[in-house]
Amino acid sequence: MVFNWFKRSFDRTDGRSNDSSNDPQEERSSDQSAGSQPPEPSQQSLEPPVPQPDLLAWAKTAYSSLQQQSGSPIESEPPIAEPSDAPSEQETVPADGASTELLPFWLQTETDAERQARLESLAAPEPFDESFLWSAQVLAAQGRQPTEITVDEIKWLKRLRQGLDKTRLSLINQLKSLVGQGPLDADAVEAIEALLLQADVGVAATDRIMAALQQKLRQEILPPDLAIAYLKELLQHMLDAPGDRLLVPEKNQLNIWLITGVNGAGKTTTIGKLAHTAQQSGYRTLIAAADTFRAAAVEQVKTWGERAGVDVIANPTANADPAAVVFDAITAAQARNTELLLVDTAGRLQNKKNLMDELSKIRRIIDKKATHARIESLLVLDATLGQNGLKQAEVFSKSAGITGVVLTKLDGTAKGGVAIAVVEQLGLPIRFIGAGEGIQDLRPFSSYEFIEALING
Ligand SMILES: Nc1nc2c(ncn2[C@@H]2O[C@H](COP(=O)(O)OP(=O)(O)O)[C@@H](O)[C@H]2O)c(=O)[nH]1
Ligand SMILES: [Mg+2]
Repeated sequence: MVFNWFKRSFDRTDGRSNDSSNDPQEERSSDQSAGSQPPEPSQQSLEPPVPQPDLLAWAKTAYSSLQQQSGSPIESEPPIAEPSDAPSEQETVPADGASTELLPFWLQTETDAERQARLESLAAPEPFDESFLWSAQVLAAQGRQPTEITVDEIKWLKRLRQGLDKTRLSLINQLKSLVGQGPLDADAVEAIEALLLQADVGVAATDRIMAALQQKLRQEILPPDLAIAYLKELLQHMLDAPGDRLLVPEKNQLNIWLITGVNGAGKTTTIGKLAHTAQQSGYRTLIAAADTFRAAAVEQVKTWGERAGVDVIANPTANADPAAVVFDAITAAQARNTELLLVDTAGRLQNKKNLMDELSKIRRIIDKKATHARIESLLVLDATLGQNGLKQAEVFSKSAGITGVVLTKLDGTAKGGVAIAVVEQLGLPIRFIGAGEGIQDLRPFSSYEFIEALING
């Protein structure tokens, strides 16, 4: 049995793996009158179902189980930056046989000493600290068994939480002092609004949150922790509004995911991570290098393909027609029974119109040539850009038939609230989040995990 990282559960072996009845998020999606109505507050819905002493026992069991596994530290890779320029020569790059040692010096971003230090730090055991306990709580609350979890799940949650540290600490400390004293007065309203705007939640979502919060606190006197629990529930509800079913490629058929977004948003890196996730989850996967605007971009995606163990279909001629690359890739995918074809695209051309025309052309080719494929068009957004990133994204979301968002760089200076702005302003579900430059630093989006990382304490 293969662990399907897209579903976050094991695939059944009969091939009908897209049965999502086991999805932990499935149940919540049934209540999907979505978004417009704020939820009723409930005391437990965002609290872990295990009482504290049990949580500690859970965490201890998980910790000793991880220590037993620790013989094989998790390998993570250095980032692959888009090189400044390089000729592109080959048509199809076979994934196997290639290694980073063979890379030209301009792709080797890490010295031997740096690599050694990094590997040593990876081999060190995770400390049993507050952040481990928090990760354990998040996993336990999702019904996971302590003996099943892996060190990379803990590392991932810790990284996500750490990325949102600044926002979380500022939000939680100030919120505690602002709510819990009955209805909000004008000063408190203004202060909470400011907090949300600083966290990149955006004006539209902030207005909606404030209206719901004020109404609730007028109706009921809630102590600070319950008022904050209500706010968390409200935010989670907003994040789930466009549909919180996980995006899982269907087995035994062609799925095509078109990856779009402005330059530098993290498209190529996301392709590498998705290819790795798909490979690990047992999908026959292929990449189309349809960002032909610069030869260096083709080289970069080829390197990611090598890392993930996934073949890359590219065109050797400079400035090749991206739609032709996609055509070739679909032909190859059909011949090989590929299940997931990931299409890298350019984020910048001579002008916006050219870019949109090119994306439309790629889309037409896909629709025409792969009539039975399941097609997703994912917009990659750099979370550190906040509202500016959203403005840039609006043009894509209008013209490229986008079906979902991948939010990247949540490990950096991102304030996190932008996730709520994305959903409110673009009306699109967040499908994956990236928090790091390594191949494993991507996960299907979970509104529960995200809100716990954003507001907790
Ligand atoms: N810290 C961090 N950096 C990222 C993440 N995703 C991408 N990057 C970096 O962002 C830069 C641009 O990424 P790239 O994939 O080339 O963007 P593209 O132009 O949209 O294809 C690279 O230096 C990546 O390593 C992330 O989740 N976290
Ligand atoms: Mg790129």
